[in-house]
Amino acid sequence: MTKPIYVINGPNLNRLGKREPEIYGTTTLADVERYCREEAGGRPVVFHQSNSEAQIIDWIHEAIDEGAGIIINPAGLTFVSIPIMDALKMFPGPIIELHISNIHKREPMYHNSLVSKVATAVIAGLGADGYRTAMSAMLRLTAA
Ligand code: DHK
Repeated sequence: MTKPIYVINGPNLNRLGKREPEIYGTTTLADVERYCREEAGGRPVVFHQSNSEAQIIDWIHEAIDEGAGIIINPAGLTFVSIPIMDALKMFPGPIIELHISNIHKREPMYHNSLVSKVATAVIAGLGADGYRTAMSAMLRLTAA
């Protein structure tokens, strides 16, 4: 059976569409999930969002055993969570770090991603459409 692609979203992304639309746009998280599933075609997708670091780590552990690839937007945890970085180090497949905004054009506290130290690739600044791009790339990275 084809292993699923995990899409894991971090804190405050449940508020997409209402949250700072001038930065994150008006697309909702439900829209993003639909984009991912549309782009994936028939490939199974596990899609999650949590405001809890521990829950994100548990999903990464699940993906270590069950998943083919991880697309992750850790949101604010990107810059501070060594536990998330350590969990991703255990993942044997490709990891795409995704940010809706271009974190490198923003305030300095958004410039040093811990996740980038273990990610296969980074997508930042394409808006919510970046999830489609990430999924398209992940399909190729995980092709049998
Ligand atoms: C989302 C967040 O919540 C911020 O904390 C990040 C990221 C940027 C994004 O652009 O998707 O810094």
